[in-house]
Amino acid sequence: MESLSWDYILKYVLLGDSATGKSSLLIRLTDDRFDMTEPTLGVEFGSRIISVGEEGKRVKVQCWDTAGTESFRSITRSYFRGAAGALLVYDVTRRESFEHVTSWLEDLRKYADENVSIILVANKLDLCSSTPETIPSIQYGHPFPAPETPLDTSFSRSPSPTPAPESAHQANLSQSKDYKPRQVTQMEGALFAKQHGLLYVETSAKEGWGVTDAFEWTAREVLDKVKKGEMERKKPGGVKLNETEQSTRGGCC
Ligand SMILES: Nc1nc2c(ncn2[C@@H]2O[C@H](COP(=O)(O)OP(=O)(O)OP(=O)(O)O)[C@@H](O)[C@H]2O)c(=O)[nH]1
Ligand SMILES: [Mg+2]
Repeated sequence: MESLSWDYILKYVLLGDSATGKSSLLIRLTDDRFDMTEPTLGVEFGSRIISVGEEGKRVKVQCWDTAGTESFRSITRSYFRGAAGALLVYDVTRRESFEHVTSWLEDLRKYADENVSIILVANKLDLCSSTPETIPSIQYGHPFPAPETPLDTSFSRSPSPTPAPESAHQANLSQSKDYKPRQVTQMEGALFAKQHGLLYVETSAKEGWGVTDAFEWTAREVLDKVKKGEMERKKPGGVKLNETEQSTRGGCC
């Protein structure tokens, strides 16, 4: 059973168009399963302790999973405030959801704290790719190749995306009834992220690819900012440091 001790509590928000997989990503993180989901009404909550960085800091991520439906937008915006991390999710097989990322980002910049760490999450990779092996070089702190640099999958990776389980899943993906063509390339996603100062990750909530990475890389960036003094200890409310060496409290929630 997971120990209840933590070094930091970070508040996260998940945002993006409806049906991009936000709730599925959160369920994969908290329960490690993929299940039927209903559209979120307003917001849902989930939390888990993850180990972050080489020091293995124990970070409790407390996630507010917001509804992508337009009618909830004014409610969901109110959850952006005080978030230390944000997962901005789109569906790689639905271009429209990528085109709306700009508007979600504007909301985030407007309503969240200025030093919120944001990761752009390209989800549903399993629908168009057999493995996450084609993820480009993603180096923490230098996540993307320069715009003029062609993608080179032999680049070093640090941290590595969660390896795909070797399975028959993709052998005949293109023949499968589930197959959908990819509508947003890796380069487009990665470049958008680079241009806007976001981290970038490709995920499949269904297969579990990259999901923990998305939360962990964001937490790493937040902790780096804390280390550099860019965030006060308890401000914004989205970062809480455990004052004792080994707390056995779960803190709040
Ligand atoms: N194949 C595949 N399907 C996914 C994945 N993630 C989510 N889905 C499916 O996409 C649909 C929408 O997923 P949700 O997690 O409910 O999407 P959401 O972004 O939370 O949607 P709202 O709550 O309406 O904003 C569901 O049918 C999921 O099963 C994925 O990685 N791969
Ligand atoms: Mg949802």
